[in-house]
Amino acid sequence: MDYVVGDIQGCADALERLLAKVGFSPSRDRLYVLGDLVNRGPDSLGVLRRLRGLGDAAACVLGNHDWHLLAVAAGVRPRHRNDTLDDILDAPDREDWLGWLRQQRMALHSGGWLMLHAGVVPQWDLARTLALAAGLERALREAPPREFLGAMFGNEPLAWSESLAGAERLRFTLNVLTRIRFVTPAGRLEFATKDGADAAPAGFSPWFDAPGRKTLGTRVAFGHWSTLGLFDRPDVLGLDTGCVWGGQLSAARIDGGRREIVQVDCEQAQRPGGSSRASTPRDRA
Ligand SMILES: [Mn+2]
Repeated sequence: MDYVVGDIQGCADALERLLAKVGFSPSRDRLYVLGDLVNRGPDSLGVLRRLRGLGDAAACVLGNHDWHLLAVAAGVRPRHRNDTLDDILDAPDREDWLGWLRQQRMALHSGGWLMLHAGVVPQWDLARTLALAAGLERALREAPPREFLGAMFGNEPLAWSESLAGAERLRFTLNVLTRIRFVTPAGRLEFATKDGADAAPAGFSPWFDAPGRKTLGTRVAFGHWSTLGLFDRPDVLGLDTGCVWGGQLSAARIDGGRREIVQVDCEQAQRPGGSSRASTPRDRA
């Protein structure tokens, strides 16, 4: 059985309960993870340990929080006061964990699904999306981390162009795959609005509703957009249901053309704009 799971964000206990709820078997099943494995939740290292322990039974794409961890570790981004990354950053074997993260993917295509953390611009078709993701994966594995990661943060360039090259092309790709919510038909990004789909600024639409979107023929599973909630439409499946904010951790069984949603409730580990709370997550399901 194949499952795809939304943003875990260090909620190792919720991940454990979700795997138990579906009776996950690494020898039989496969888990696709939509990024933001770490940060804001109580046990970032525990999530990495569990997912890595699944071996080939788990396939992960990276989200903005995972890239933030890599950038903080490389010394090119400051720690944020709400970060819960110290268990990884202070681990004696941290380079081993960071090395594993750098081997993960930016987009996956399996069983008729395109899986990524945030979304795509309308100009990219499936092949283009996978090729751009592969270029980013290669750079993350092979480029000197400090120089490469130092060049990957910032909102520019704001719009897609075929002529983008080098670091600008990689940075735009990273911003789309890990941060996009709203976009114009011309492929211009907007980073200020984090509310739900009806909050689109003038001239923008949610990326999945962008006119002329060339990935329309492929089902897309994504995370990142917790204010959207569970977004279950035939062509798109949004699975960030705000686990770390006291919502649910959500997964979908997607093998054999089926779609079955599975959720576990989560103890609130973060308040919007607040600091983390020391608590022991309990199963309220
Ligand atoms: Mn995210």
